[in-house]
Amino acid sequence: MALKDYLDIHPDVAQALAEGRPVVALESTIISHGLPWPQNLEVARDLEAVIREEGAVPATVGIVKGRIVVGLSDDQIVEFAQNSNVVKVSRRDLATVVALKQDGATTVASTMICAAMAGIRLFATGGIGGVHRGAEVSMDISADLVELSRTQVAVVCSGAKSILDLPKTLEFLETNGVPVLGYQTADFPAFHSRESGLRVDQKVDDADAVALILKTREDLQMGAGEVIANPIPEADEIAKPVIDGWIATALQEAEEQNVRGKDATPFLLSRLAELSEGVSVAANLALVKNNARIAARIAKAYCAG
Ligand code: PSU
Ligand code: MN
Repeated sequence: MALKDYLDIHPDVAQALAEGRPVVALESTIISHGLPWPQNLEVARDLEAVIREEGAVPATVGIVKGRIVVGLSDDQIVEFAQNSNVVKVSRRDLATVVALKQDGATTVASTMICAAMAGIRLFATGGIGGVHRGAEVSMDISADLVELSRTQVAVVCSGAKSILDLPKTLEFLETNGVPVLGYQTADFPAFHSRESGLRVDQKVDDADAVALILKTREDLQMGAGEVIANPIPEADEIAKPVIDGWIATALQEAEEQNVRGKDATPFLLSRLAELSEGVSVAANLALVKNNARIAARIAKAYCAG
């Protein structure tokens, strides 16, 4: 079968792509494994609304009974939000889940793959996976980072959560040729906080500048993705000592309970939500919406350029 035979692109998304109009991809693991019910459904819907408000078309990606769906329907989004048993699908799982006609929630890595298949250049999410703390022993490095080095999709995010080793995450991206562009910031954002104390490769001032860099990377056949790091809005930031306390507890519990592999990130995220009594979730909602807005603006500038 040809690649297109595996893909179900929503008619609105297909039409926008055919007409050269802006489209922004969204992931489904954030819905099924990244946020608790019912905030996950609220976020999934809000993200689509924000993207539409900015004049772009949203395309939430997921695997439904083995079909790669680019642009889930609202009913399908509700399914992903309610069913936390859906398989978390990264690159290594994608073909297996498709072949066995299963349902799957796509991570940053697999959403990038599906977006590229459909011809979508921009993708918005909360935080990317990264190099885990203690990776020098566990070797736990998210497939998201490897995907960024091989698939040409720009990911607008608020950096990565400090459950991860942020200096090592940036080193990995540098080694693998993935630019980290700070959207109106010179400091790499640490998800809940605007700053990590680490520098991005380049501060960019507006959507036009990002779009120009994306086009130039295509012309120069760089063949990789980009991280567009957009800090959480000031009003929604969580003070660093506060979030660091919850993170330390969550990490210690993961260690004690020997949580490994693909379960590590969902475990840490859900413990963080519980320990903070929803404070981390509220910050997450604010930053991801802001990322959707900026991604839509970049997509518009990209299509106009
Ligand atoms: N970080 C977050 N929220 C998330 C994720 C990461 O702040 O929802 C999800 C994304 O789908 C990301 C995945 O691609 O976790 C990374 O998982 P892993 O570390 O197993 O690669
Ligand atoms: Mn991992």
